[in-house]
Amino acid sequence: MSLTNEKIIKMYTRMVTARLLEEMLNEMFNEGMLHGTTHLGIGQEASGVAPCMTLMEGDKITLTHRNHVGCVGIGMDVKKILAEMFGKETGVCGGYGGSMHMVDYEKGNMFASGVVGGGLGIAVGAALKMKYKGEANIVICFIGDGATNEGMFHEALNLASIWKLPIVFFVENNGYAVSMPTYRSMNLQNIEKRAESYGMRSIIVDGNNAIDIYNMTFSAVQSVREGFGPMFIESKTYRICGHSRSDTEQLYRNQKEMDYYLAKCPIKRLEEYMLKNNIAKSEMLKEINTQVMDELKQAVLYAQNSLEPSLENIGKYVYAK
Ligand SMILES: Cc1ncc(C[n+]2csc(CCOP(=O)(O)OP(=O)(O)O)c2C)c(N)n1
Ligand SMILES: [Mg+2]
Repeated sequence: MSLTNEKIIKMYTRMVTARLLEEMLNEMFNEGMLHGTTHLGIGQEASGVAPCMTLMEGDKITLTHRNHVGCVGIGMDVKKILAEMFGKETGVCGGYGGSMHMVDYEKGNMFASGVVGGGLGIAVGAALKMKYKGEANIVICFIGDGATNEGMFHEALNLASIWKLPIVFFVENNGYAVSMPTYRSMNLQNIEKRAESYGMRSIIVDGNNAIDIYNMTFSAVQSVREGFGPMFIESKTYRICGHSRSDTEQLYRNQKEMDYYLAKCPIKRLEEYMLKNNIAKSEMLKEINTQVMDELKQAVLYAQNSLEPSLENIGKYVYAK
């Protein structure tokens, strides 16, 4: 489906939801209301949301440790996301998964994990099943730049390519793997080159431009769905926050670099596009922001008022039924 105004507004709403949700999470960690660690995708909202908007019923995604934006992008309920963050039984994984393991099969999000590159084999397996059963669906496998240095990445791309599987590998190249800049971990200007060596079609997209990402991913998804084999998308973006809770001071990068990317904020850029093309007026954008904030505040209350998982169920998810 082409990018209608209605869809652009929906995409914008989800991007704002992801941003406000994560800013709220950050504050709640700072205030000691949430514990453990988390990986925020602030600055990556276009890369995380726009590809999900191209999908249809039955399509699947796999996510990473930095998954909140994708969860919102695929339409997961923020109440259940927040309850999961609080470790409550109403959470999307019953409170057992937490920040790095948000999955929701009903919405099509079949995997998220702290194991870097862990989704690659699972995504290829899901795509193989779709092809084997003659289904019309496809998988988008989200990974980071760092995951493309994992052995599994190469096995996954090779199998997907020789079997012509219905899968899009969507690399969110945010310039770093923890504190390691991408240019120091691989002798390549563009990660996209790696797809070429497996005979896979690939494209590069401005990862902070939601409209471009939607249009280019939509075409890729379409051709993959039609049976032309997998595609690889390198989305060049940037994470504004630290890698996790352990590097908030960010000693490995300078303010000049951060300012450059802050000026390329994907949400601001989409707002400018919507205003310029008469898709929305500024009052409407303000209204969306207010509504999202209200919804998030309700979701926090819901999470806080939910029960902890019961002790009797402690072994419930250890073994598959
Ligand atoms: C298999 C494995 N190796 C190493 C780690 C430690 N680790 C956690 S996140 C991360 C960096 C991942 O970078 P990237 O794939 O670019 O994703 P980003 O954090 O930038 O979103 C590393 C090395 C891990 N969790 N799993
Ligand atoms: Mg990275």
